[in-house]
Amino acid sequence: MFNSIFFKDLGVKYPIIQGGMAWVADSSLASAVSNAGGLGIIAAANAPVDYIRDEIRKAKKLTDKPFGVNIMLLSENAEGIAHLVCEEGIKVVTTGAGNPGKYMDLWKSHGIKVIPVVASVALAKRMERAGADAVIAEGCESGGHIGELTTMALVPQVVDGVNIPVIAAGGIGDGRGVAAVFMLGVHGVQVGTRFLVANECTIHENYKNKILTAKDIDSVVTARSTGHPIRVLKNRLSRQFQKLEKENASLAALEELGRGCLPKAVKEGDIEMGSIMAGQIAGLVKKEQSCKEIIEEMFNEAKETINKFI
Ligand code: TUI
Repeated sequence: MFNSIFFKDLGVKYPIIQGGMAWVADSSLASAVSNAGGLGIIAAANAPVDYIRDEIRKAKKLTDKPFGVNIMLLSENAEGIAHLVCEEGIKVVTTGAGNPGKYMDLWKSHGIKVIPVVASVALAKRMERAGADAVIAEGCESGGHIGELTTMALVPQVVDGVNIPVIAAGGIGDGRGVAAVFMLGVHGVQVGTRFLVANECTIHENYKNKILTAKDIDSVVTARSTGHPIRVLKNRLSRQFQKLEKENASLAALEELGRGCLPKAVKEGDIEMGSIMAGQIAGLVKKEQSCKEIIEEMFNEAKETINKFI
């Protein structure tokens, strides 16, 4: 039922990409997703080039399946990572938080499939013209840095706006979500939040527990005033951030409060003063499973959901 030529050509069994979650998506998670038949992604985020080279080499030892690298374009190391993926023979690059246009020719000349994350039809069209192989249309239900539109509104408009495959992201946490976005015309899904609690995800158990106990209304968007809105689970940090924003605090003060907060949550398990990036679908995520169980359960459930109507 979910046979996408795009994913088949990549050598990927299930049309699912694991989100390039900053500080989370390491060689352990990426290789587990790829071994389970999805497309695992190592997130470069703000990490140094040497660190990501090591992660890529670790992943190559852990899987013989294809995996990709996500390049966060706001990072000062983005340029270095853009060249690293060419040197390491990476087959797929996803990008986030910006326009990767200036790297497109470089990546294409190395045979890399480029899948930018977009939050608008305009950027999707620009990416298609620049040679992107597909786009990930990411709605604001997602965790982390987000755009303005919801998945339900963004995805069909991007599908209508481009002639390359579209992959949906944002708010997809189970097979019903997968089935729903296939009805909107996509070739695949990108999933982040559900993989946060995968057995192979190496984040601190306090972070996992925060996801497992989250309710539907537990996320909030902070940092809108900085131009880079971020969806996180509510905690003392998010409340302090909102208070500063209400008081029209300076960008410097907001950056100071936010500095180092993601590793504080991911690595140290500080769930009060750490940044717990997660999507609105966290309330649906109730159990820890292996990546294989997550992927197989999602696609079996998606098939059953669709079969109910035909
Ligand atoms: O990139 C993400 N999610 C992220 S990145 C991240 S790390 C970070 N840290 C501090 C500040 C900002 C990020 C945490 N989560 N998702 C992909 C995504 N890209 N969502 C939205 C966009 C996006 C938004 C605007 C892409 C392009 C864009 O405009 C580019 C342009 O030039 O029009």
